[in-house]
This record gives sequence, C-alpha cells and structure tokens, in this order.
Amino acid sequence: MNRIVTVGAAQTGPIQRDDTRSEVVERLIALLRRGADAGCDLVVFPELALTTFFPRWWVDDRAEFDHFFETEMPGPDTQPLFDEAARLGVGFHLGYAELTPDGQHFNTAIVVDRHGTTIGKYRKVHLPGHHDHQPWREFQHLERYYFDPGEGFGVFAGFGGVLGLAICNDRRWSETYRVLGLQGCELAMIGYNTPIHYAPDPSQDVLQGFHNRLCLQSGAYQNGMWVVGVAKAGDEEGCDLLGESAIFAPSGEVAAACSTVGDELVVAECDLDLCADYKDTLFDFGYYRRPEAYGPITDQKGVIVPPEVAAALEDPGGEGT
Ligand code: CDT
Repeated sequence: MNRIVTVGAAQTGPIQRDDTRSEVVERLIALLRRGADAGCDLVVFPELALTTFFPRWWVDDRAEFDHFFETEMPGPDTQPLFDEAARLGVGFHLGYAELTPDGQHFNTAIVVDRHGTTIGKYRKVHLPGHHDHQPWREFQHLERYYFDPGEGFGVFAGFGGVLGLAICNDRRWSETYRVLGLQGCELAMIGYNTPIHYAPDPSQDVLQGFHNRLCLQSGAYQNGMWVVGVAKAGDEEGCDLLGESAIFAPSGEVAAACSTVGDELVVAECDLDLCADYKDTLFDFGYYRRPEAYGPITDQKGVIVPPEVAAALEDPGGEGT
C-alpha cells in the first residue's frame, strides 16, 4: 500500500503590524478547517506566520520587538490552533519567532501531529540580510540583528514518513536539501517571506518567482523528496511579498500551486513511496556520491580561487588570458 500524505499548502496573505495574534490564529484556523474539508492530513503554514515580517524595521533596542516573539508554544493565543487541529485530526507546520527562557531569539518552525503534539522543531540556519541599520534601503532585512542562528537540519518521523524542516532563505542553499536528503527526508516543509524588491541588486526583482521555483524544484528532484514551499504573500506594510506557494513532487514537477497573494489553500496527495523512484536510481546516494571529492563543501566557507589559477589570470599573455 502506498504511503499517501494529503498535504495542504496554506499560504497567507499579508499580516499587518496591528493585527493581533488572535486575529491571525483565527485566519490560520479557517485555513486548517478548509484543509480538513479537503481531506488533508497535514497543513503547512508560512515562516513567521503569527506576525508581520518585523525584521523590515530597525529599533535601537532589540527588546522593543520582543513582543513579536513567542515565549511558549503553544501559548494562550496559539492554543486554539492546537486544539482545533487535534479536534479535526489534522497536523500542521507553523513558523514563528521564538524567545527562549535564556534570552535567545530564533526563527523557528514546528511540525505538530494530528493529536496536537509537537513532533519536530527546527531553528533557521541561514539568516539573510544584514545586522546593522541601513537607512538607504526602502525597508530593512534585519534577520541577522533579531535572530540567533540555528545549529543544523534534523529530520523527524511523522505521517508515515521522514519529515524535514527548513525556513525561507535556507531554500536557496543546495546544502539544506542535501543534508536533509542524506537523512532520508521524504517531505520537506519550507515557509517563506520573500520581499520582491531586493535592495542590493534590484535587477533580481523580476526574477523572484523564477528563483523561488528553481530552488524548491531542484531541491525536490536532486534529493528525491516532496517539497512544500509556503509563503506569506502580498502587500504587508507597504512591502510586496512573493506568493507562488507550491508543492513539488520528487520528480521536480509541480503538484499544486497557489495563484493569489491572499489566504489560499492548495492540496496535493503526496505519495511518499514515489521518493524511492529517485532515491533508489539516479540519486542513489550510497552508490553514486563521492564525498571524498566534496571536501571544500564543509572545509571552507567562502570562495578560494586556487593561487595557480589566480596567478594565471594575472599573467598578461599567459594561459588564463
Ligand atoms: N525570510 C527570508 O529569509 N527572506 C529571504 C530574503 C532574501 S533578501 C534579504 C529569502 O531568501 O527569501
């Protein structure tokens, strides 16, 4: 019997700064109910799904923004989501800002089973943007100021398969999927908030949708896993966020895709057994990978052009010119 997990990608439209947690949770519950009606086993919400994307603003005292963080999960405002999930028998994925008892701040995602029990937790590894105030930008991207980095990519047992979590910018790094793939991940959930305007190089603005799909799709194919990418979309406090939430099959094909920038649910029946079509053939890691040739992937961080290559390029009339 095939292992089918019916997954809902529950994109949300924008969340404004003054929207309360209870208002947002009500929206998430409405999407969860739509998921239940559509036969979903699991509904996937975006990154930082409970608040506006607050790293777009600078405050001198970071603690002023601690109200955007959750100190407990579930807490009083989020308990109704857990209760409704358990009542409906539907699991969910949720991204939120986490403040730990010892004062650490993380960009976090959890996966909750159909009984309302948290079965997996992940803290974002790749923190994009900058750590300092850059007033020349239309808006800031201060994840490196507000968050501490997470430590690694784990996988979890749930819904009959191996589940993996990553968050937004993680999806642009092939290492993310491969580390999950090396742990047998069959279904990766990735929430995102992606401003369409990229201040350091605005020529990329028109390519945001293409780059989003390129990364999610190739991550799915090259690791033989389902990938569920879910956005918080639309005009949030004057910042236009990419939508284009979608579910990708282990073949890399699109199984379901959102077409709006509002609260929207799309559903796909994800057959986890399809992963083996890729994991056991072209991407049979145990048979084909050559880790002995991949040293620089873990030994070095930035680019090092080998000195002999650099020298050849500097030598007028030499081999490199
Ligand atoms: N949330 C998040 O990680 N967004 C980033 C924006 C990159 S530009 C600073 C992303 O990769 O989509």
